[in-house]
Amino acid sequence: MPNFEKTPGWLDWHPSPTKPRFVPPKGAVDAHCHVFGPGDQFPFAPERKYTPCDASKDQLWGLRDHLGFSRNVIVQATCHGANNTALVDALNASAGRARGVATVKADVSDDALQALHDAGVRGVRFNFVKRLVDTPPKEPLLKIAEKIKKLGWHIVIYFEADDLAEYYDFFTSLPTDVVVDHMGRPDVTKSPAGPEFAQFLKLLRENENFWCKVTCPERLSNAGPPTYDDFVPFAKAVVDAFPDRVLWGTDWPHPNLKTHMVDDGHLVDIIPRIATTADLQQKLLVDNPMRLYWSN
Ligand code: 0GY
Repeated sequence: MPNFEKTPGWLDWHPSPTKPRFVPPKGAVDAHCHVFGPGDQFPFAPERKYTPCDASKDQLWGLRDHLGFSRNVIVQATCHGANNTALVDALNASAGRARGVATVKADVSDDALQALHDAGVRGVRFNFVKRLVDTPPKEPLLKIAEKIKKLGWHIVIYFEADDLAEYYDFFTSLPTDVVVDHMGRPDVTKSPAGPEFAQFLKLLRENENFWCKVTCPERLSNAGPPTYDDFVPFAKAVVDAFPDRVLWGTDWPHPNLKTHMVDDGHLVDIIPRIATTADLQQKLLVDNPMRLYWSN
């Protein structure tokens, strides 16, 4: 029997986030969030590096409504490995208001991919964060990329800033749209105009198939809540430069937070400092995610 005891130090998601003052545009999409279990119904993967608290689809819908959003993109988290049943269950229950990003293995069949597509999956996630997964070999990932390309899906990549140089050529060889989680996790104690973030901006500038999630202040910021001031200039720089290729999400239920649990209302309230006009907010929260997730 797997052990479902939560990893020590792991904080549960915020039970009563504030109601944000910022009202998202009609049809807004939370384009990065997860469901965890419930573990007794959807067991966590044996190879997982952490065991989360439960975070169910109904709890996610509750947060969506509370924050004033209309839709979710649910991203398969590493604690569920390549078993997408909790994700598919949530998508099937969403009445078309959720799409998904799955994790699959290289030997996945076309039928299995089609079934995921029918449930609402539109992408796969390749994770390179060493504390979350064993480093994946590239060959199987390229096989997956070729298979999912046929369905018009994209690839979501998650990596640490220090690893970008190593993976740059691999990432830019991927044959689909590519969405980068959490701006490639910049060190926000440095300048957004400095040489480290310049390499990430170059990736977006020179590769028009690359998109970016301006997410995760709670993981990146040293300034911290409620305003996450050191995170904001990085996200704003990306939105200003690439307004048609950015996405926003809560990252609920915020896996692996150990110092503070974020209040999701605070996250929504920094959106107008990241996307500073109604036009930019419409693109970030509605037009871009609808194009990527609801157009096929
Ligand atoms: C995130 C971030 C994290 C975890 C995962 O799949 C995951 O387990 O993505 C993290 O610990 O940084 O985007 O949810």
